[in-house]
Amino acid sequence: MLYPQTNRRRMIQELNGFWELKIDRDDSGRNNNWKNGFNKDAIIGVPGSWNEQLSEIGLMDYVGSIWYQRQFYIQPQSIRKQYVLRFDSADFSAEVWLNGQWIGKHQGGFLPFEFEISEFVKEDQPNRLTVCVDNRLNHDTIPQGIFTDDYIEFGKQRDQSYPSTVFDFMAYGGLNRSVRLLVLPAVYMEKVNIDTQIHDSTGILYYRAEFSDNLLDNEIIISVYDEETCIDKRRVKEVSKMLEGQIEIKKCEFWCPDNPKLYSLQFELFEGGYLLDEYSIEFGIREIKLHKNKILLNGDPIFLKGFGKHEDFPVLGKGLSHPLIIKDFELMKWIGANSFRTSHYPYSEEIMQMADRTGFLIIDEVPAVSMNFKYVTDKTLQNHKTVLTELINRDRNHPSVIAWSVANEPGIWGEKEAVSSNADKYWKEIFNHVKKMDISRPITLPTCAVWKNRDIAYKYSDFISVNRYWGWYEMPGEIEKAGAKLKEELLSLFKLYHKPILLSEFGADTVEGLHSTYPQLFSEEYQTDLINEYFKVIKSLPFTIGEHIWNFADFRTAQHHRRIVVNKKGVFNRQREPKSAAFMIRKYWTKK
Ligand code: GCB
Repeated sequence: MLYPQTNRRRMIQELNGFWELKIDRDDSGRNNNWKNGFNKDAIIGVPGSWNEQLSEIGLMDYVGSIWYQRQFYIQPQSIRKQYVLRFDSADFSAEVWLNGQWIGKHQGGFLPFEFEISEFVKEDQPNRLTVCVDNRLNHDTIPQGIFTDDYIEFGKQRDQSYPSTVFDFMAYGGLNRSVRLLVLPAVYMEKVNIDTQIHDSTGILYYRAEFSDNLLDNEIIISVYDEETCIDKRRVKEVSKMLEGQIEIKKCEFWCPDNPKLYSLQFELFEGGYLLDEYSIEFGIREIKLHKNKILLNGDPIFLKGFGKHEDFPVLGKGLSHPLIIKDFELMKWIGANSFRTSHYPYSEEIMQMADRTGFLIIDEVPAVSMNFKYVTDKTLQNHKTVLTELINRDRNHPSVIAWSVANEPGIWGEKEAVSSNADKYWKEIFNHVKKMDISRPITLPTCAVWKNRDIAYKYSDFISVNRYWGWYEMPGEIEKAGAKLKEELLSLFKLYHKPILLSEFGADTVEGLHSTYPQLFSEEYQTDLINEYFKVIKSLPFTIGEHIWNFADFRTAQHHRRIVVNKKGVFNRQREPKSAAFMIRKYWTKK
């Protein structure tokens, strides 16, 4: 699936804006044929989560299905077109009707899906688009859902949040990213995969393109541009449904954080001399390798400085906002970061593009967060593989993506099944699945502290990622002891596994404005000193490859006595104002 673009042969009709909404508390929408139209309960802005926009009508903590509808027109076309409806995400599942006809459904949030709707769409008449979005999760879905009985079974009633989630962020529902109608040529390019390698000063680009149908009497022109200058042009004739090739760029500028050089690759598809379709994609040439306990980018070691983040902002919830994307990248540059993890789900395609352009390195994660292996089923495994497939297909062309993260903190419930032979088989299959799709990037899996050095993730990860909260959840108030414990643990992990280690989470909840002369949890000084202590330990261990602070900014969670509306481990607050720690971090990360 390609990111939408407009050009000589492609058009986009935005379907963002105000939609009508109806809450389906008793799941009666289907029986009542809401697909044919309904009387609205409210109007909602798309993209955006329903929770904070419509908390006044009871949607803050709503879990269930909600129907959306709107109308659109299409202009009559003089030549045949294909119409594709694209949802950049729907959290966590969606079912779609057009003019009352069932179009399809998609399970899983945070990833795009498309439907070809040419046979259902009407020219010159109103088209009614109806979407039922459902944010319920269960044991088979990714992420998994959790129920009151599960807490009881584990004797963890005090851990129950409202609404119940296994993860520590708000399960924002809705059409959180763009909805668009793509007007495409009768036969169009459907997919492009790009892989790159470097050889001395030459960059090698491998491409593989696929088309929606067989091409007849065709010629394809493939061009590489450096800014406005065409640096390579070639023609291929009589292509069927797929085209592969390789292009060498001499004296190539390799993509890296200091010089995020992007070239573009353009395909022009001619049939009988007529331009049928064109598509142009930005790419960066770079190579990632693990070597002697270092991550090498284009042969040079890099150290990851950055954050675990969230897509989260007041009112928008997880809704896409271009200004917010800009702000977050500006703040990350300001503080001297060079990387982040898309904790705990795929971020918008616009964020990925911005990382390519600004030179940020991304660990790209699927929403398999806090899995409880007691409840894992074959369906969970299938769904897990599906989200990995969808993520890799979506993001593999981004130079910014340097690693895949296949989950976050499985086994956090302490369930013995998390370290069983079944779990071992599960992870083996997951890691193999990713390796089969992409051998060019390392794979990792951030772990919690529960399983100590027995966590299965260590065996399969190419580099180890550890989320550790010594000095917060364990050893609160004892910063030096926490540092010593961290050091001891990292040394023992390295001794056992001989793999480089990323500190993928560490931090402290911090209330801005709360100060203390002694190590006091929640104070700005405590966050600063604890992060500083971790920095010292990480620096002293040559096998560490990076430090990702938890979190970039405060973010909303489900209701729980442990959280005052938000998780306050942000270095910036939810409005993106810096806490004191930000200034210490900036000094440390920007020091030459
Ligand atoms: C973690 C989780 C993250 C939480 C964080 C915390 O280990 O990976 O999702 O938000 O701890 O603050 O407790």
